[in-house]
This record gives sequence, structure tokens and C-alpha cells, in this order.
Amino acid sequence: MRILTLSYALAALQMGTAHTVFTTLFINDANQSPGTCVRMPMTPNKATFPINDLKSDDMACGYNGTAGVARVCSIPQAAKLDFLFVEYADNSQPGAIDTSHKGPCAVYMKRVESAIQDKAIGDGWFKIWEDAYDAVTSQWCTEKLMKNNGMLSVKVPENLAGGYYLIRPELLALHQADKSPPNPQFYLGCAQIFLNSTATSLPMDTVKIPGYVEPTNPAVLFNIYIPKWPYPALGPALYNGSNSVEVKPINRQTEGLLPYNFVVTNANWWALELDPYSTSDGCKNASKVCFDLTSQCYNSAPPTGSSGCRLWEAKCNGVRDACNAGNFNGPPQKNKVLMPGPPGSTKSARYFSVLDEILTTPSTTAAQTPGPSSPSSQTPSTTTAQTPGPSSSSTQTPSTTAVPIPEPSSSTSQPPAMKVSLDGHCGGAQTCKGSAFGDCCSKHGWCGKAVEYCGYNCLADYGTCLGQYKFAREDAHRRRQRSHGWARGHGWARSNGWAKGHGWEFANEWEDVPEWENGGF
Ligand SMILES: *[C@@H]1O[C@H](CO)[C@@H](O)[C@H](O)[C@H]1NC(C)=O
Ligand SMILES: *[C@@H]1O[C@H](CO)[C@@H](O)[C@H](O)[C@H]1NC(C)=O
Ligand SMILES: *[C@@H]1O[C@H](CO)[C@@H](O)[C@H](O)[C@H]1NC(C)=O
Ligand SMILES: *[C@@H]1O[C@H](CO)[C@@H](O)[C@H](O)[C@H]1NC(C)=O
Ligand SMILES: [Cu+2]
Repeated sequence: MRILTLSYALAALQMGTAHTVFTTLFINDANQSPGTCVRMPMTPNKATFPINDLKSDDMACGYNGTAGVARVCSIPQAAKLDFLFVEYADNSQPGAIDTSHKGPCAVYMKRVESAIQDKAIGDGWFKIWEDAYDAVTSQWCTEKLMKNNGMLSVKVPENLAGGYYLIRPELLALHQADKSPPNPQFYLGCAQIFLNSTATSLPMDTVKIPGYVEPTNPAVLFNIYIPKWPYPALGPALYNGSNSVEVKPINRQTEGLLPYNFVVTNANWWALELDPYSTSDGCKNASKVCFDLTSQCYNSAPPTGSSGCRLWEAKCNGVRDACNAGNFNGPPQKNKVLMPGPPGSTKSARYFSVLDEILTTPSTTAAQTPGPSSPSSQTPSTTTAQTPGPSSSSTQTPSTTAVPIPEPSSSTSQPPAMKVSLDGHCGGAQTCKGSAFGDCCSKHGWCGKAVEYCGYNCLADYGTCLGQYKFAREDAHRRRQRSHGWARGHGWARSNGWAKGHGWEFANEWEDVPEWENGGF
């Protein structure tokens, strides 16, 4: 009984020590889904804990906040952003923040070269919004936050240069700041965003985090029980749009995008549809691949939960059951999007940073351009993009890279006489590997280096592919045949429309379209 009592006590303690944590980004009121584009603390029972050490690196983006996540959310110029703070990271119980936790709030931003790679700590931070104590209504910011169901709202400065940023909502709870020793509690986190704007300004003055606020600062030692107004300044002056420098905006997002052909997401993890199969072995393989991905999903899930993993797991159960029942044609419900954005929100999906456009086209120096079956010939070749997504170093990178589809052995797949492509074409005896156009061969036989060539449409026989997209020679051959059939069909109009940037709407309509029609490369 003793042990039982103790574990109850522990459970009670854990529940009792729920504080608050930023979990969810809303972009112009659209819910991006819990944990998505957010650097979350990865230890569930400590996720809501405050940061007490003002000199700690955790002050930048919270616990585990130096590591990036795989997704970067695109926001329009002057977007309204809301940051949802909750007492229970997985929303298992209601509540934003305890009434005792009184204090100011602020939102900081930092322009970064890569929202995924940047470690967040150090210089470059500026404050775009703050609110401390409202003397008229006698409310601290955290009290307003509570009444607003945990939503902290800001408008991103209109003149801020387009590009990648970390954006960091911060709360300071002062209920123990007067104690000895003082215990000011910071609650903060970061979202990874791409600001889609042609504006060019950046604040001239920035601060270091940690370092922007000292433990001796009167603002962190403020006694809320015997207050001496006004509340002192906390951190740097607000960026008000003036006092800026001009920089060149980054005009196109190339990292952290969600592939348009995803079928499910969980926070920053996603899965694409399983490769089609029609034999007993293929069915078993698909089932294994599916369950491996399920494990990866659960293992990478932040404390916000695993609802997307459960949806994917249910799909795998369906695959396995069909295999067992002798139905070897699959996958079932092919390309059905299992979770079109957060529950109850249809509007939100439109704000996903879906990889809905061609990020790059074959080098303009290519002697030939891709045939009419490829939408790439219709898009301006302005940028050379890096391949986004799964190759990032993030700790929460969707781990689809481990799909155990065997690499074709070199003896059977790549005759020694393979020549490096000089005309941008691949197939036959020509490989893209080492070519000027990029190392990857698309299923239409063109070399490139963007995800359209190296990812979903990649032919491993004629170049390199992103790990999870490698498929065996046989399969590649079948795909190629199918895609040629498709090119003669009605796919063109679709991919044309696609290139204009209606990714989400199209993706939804594609529910019943066979997998291999989802792209024109
Ligand atoms: C997250 O940080 C905690 C310490 O704050 C550490 O113990 C844990 O290993 C980290 N987890 C990951 C996934 O980095
Ligand atoms: C970026 O903004 C432009 C101008 O508002 C818009 O036309 C375009 O669709 C946006 N791109 C993305 C990826 O949201
Ligand atoms: C903006 O802030 C700067 C200090 O950073 C100040 O000198 C300037 O007067 C402010 N401008 C406006 C319009 O508030
Ligand atoms: C199934 O997977 C095994 C190894 O993972 C492979 O050898 C075999 O060719 C695959 N079969 C089919 C039909 O894909
Ligand atoms: Cu607390």
C-alpha cells in the first residue's frame, strides 16, 4: 500500500506542478497544429516547467530549444500571429496558466539564415511586442492571457524583411520573485517561420539571449504583492519600425516545407503514401514499412501528443489486415489525407507551408528543357533551392529516411558503362550523378537537385535520391511506364494549375488519384 500511495502522490505532484508551455502557432487565426513549427521541450513531464536560470541557453527557445524541428511555417507580411500557452502540453486538461503566475509578456524575433539549423542562442534578437501591467484594468499581461484562453496575439511589423525567423513568445511569472532567493520564472518557446514579404527592413539594435536580462534587473525582482509602480523596463526597447537597416529579403521558402503529397502529419513529422503493391511480398513489405514509420512517428512526437501517429497506425493496421485476408492490392485508401490539418479546422490547412510549387528547375544552361509533361517548364527558374525537409539535422526530423527499401545492388542496376549526363537527360546509360544539372534523376528522365528530382519522383538507378525515396529498379521501371502513360493523359492541366500555387486545394481533390499522378516530373 505504501508504494501505491507514493505513486499516487507522485502523480498528484506531477499534475500539481503543471505550469505553462507554448505549443501552438496560429497564423491569421489558422491553427498550425500543436507542436508544428514549434521547438518544444521534449521531456513530457517537464515540458511546462519554467526557466529559472536567466543565464542558461534555455532562455533562447526553452528546454531543447537549440535544436530545430523539420517544419517552418510560412507567414504573410504583417501577419497576425497567436501563440497558444497551455497548462498541459497534450491538452489533456484545460487551462492556460495558473492565476498566481502574474507578470509581463513579450514577443521577440531573430532573423536567421536557417530557421531549422539556427541554435537560437546569442545575438540578433529584437522585441516586437510587450505588455506588462494595465493600470486601468489592474491586470498583468498573464492575467489577460488567461482570460484570452492562453492566446497571445501580435502583429508582425509590416516593414520586416522577408526571410527566416525564430519568433519567441515570453511570459515572466513574478509570484516568487520576492522570495529569498528570488525565483522569477520565464515561460517561453520559439516557432520557426518564413516571412513571405518583399519588405527590406531589420532593426538596427539587437540583443543577446541569454544575456538580455540580468538576474539583478529590478524587473525580474519586482514584488507584485507590494508593488512600487511603474513596472521597470524588461529587456530592450520595442522595435517600432524606425531605426532600421535595409537588407535583401529572401523571397522564397526552401526549407521546412511539407511535401504536397503528405497523407498525415504529427507535429513536425509527416508520412507520404506507401508505394503501391500487388503481391503477397509487396503487401508484407508495405506493412512493415508502415509500422516502422509508425514507431518513428511515436518516437519523434513532442509532448503535444501523437494523434497523427494513431491515424497512421490505423492505416497500417488496415494494410496488415488486408494482407492477412489475401488482398494484396494496395495501399488501401490510397492518397487519402488522414489528417487535413488540425481537428475542426479546414481553413487552417491552407496555411501549411506546403511544397506546392516547383522550387527549382533544371539549370538554365541545360541544352534541353523537360518535355511538356513536366510543369517545371512553366515556372520561372528564379531560385536554386536546397532540398527541404527530411535531410535536415533536426532532432525531430521525420525519420522516413529509414524506410527499409533495399538499394539496388550496383551490379544489377548500374552498368559500369554509365556516363555522366551532359545534356540534362538521364536514363539508359546516362546518370545524373556528378552532372552539372544535379545528382538526381526524375521519373521523366531529367537531372536536377530539388525535391522533385531527388524525392518522390526520383529514379535511384540513374543518380542519387533522398534516402526514403530509393526504390528498387523494378519499381522504378514500373513508375516510369506509368508516368509516361500519365503524361499523355489529363495530368497536364492539373500540374499546370498546381504550379500556380493552389497546392492544398488540389491535394484535397487528389484523394482518389493514384499516387503516381501526383506530380509531373
Ligand atoms: C531535452 O533536454 C533535457 C534536459 O533539459 C535532456 O535531458 C533531454 O535529453 C533533451 N532531449 C532531447 C530529445 O534533446
Ligand atoms: C507570398 O506572398 C505573395 C504576395 O502576397 C503571394 O502571392 C504568394 O502566394 C505567397 N507565397 C506563399 C508560398 O505563401
Ligand atoms: C522608435 O524607437 C526609437 C528608439 O529605438 C526612438 O528613437 C524613436 O523615436 C521611435 N520612433 C517612433 C516613431 O516611435
Ligand atoms: C520485400 O522486401 C525484401 C527485403 O526487405 C526484398 O528483398 C523483396 O524484394 C521485397 N519484395 C517486394 C515484392 O517488394
Ligand atoms: Cu508555475
